[in-house]
Amino acid sequence: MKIIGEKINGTRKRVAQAITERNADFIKELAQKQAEAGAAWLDVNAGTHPDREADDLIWLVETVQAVVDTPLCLDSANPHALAAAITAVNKTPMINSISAEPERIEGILPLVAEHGCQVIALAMAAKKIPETVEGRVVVIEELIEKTRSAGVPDKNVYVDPLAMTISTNIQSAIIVCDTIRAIHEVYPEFHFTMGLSNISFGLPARSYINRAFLTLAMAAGLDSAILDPLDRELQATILAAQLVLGQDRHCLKYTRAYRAGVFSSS
Ligand code: THG
Repeated sequence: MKIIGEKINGTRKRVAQAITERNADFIKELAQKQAEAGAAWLDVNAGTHPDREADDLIWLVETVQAVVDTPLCLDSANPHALAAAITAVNKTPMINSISAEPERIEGILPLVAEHGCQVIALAMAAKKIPETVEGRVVVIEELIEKTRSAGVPDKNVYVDPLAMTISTNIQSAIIVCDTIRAIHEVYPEFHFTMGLSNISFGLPARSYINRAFLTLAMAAGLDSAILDPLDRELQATILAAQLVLGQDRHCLKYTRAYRAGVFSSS
């Protein structure tokens, strides 16, 4: 299970403020802490100012790279901002994301293929997310056809079935898990990821929902997620879920984490 650290996101108030003020120390600390906590990638999202997004994203990339060498996950729907940020990275980044809109496919996929990036493919077309598993599978298959014809290897594609809040659709988590299973069965080389915390939006005591959902999604085949790596309870859940799913040979990761004190506060 690979973690994409979520904390450097301009839709968070304090991050937005740090970006506006060019407060590099605040961003550097978020980068260092997430890297130390074992994030495989750091998501960087400059927020939603179309006029400044490219500049802000480049500043974030440079600021993060000044302190860590963890690869980045460039998070933007804007092909121009992504194209600009790709020129600033030291390591091949993950691109977050494409969806089945022509401007995102045409603007972003050639960059992904040219630079050998990993790419997140959202189960979304024409800004709509299909309600049913069948609908999401159709969109994902359409995207798979595009990534393949652009020459992106299957193993570089991370399918995001899109976790929507359970508070407006009680089937939301089941739809995600069933979509993962359906794609995984037919396309075994593809990876999966998602923004974990969306699932519990609008509900109280969100961390329990997030943890239960993460476990079920991992059982369905989820092998990466965008989440808060500083959340120790969530880290413990991942370790325990990997263990019971038979993904932790000789129980090494679990026992090592125990000795390192990961479970000590619980
Ligand atoms: N799929 C893909 N990319 C995504 C999402 C997705 N990128 C954005 C988002 N969804 C995932 N990233 C975040 C980042 C921050 C939060 C949620 C999702 C967040 N933070 C809270 C806050 O800022 O208050 C709480 C956590 C905290 O305090 O750190 O809610 O679905 N492909």
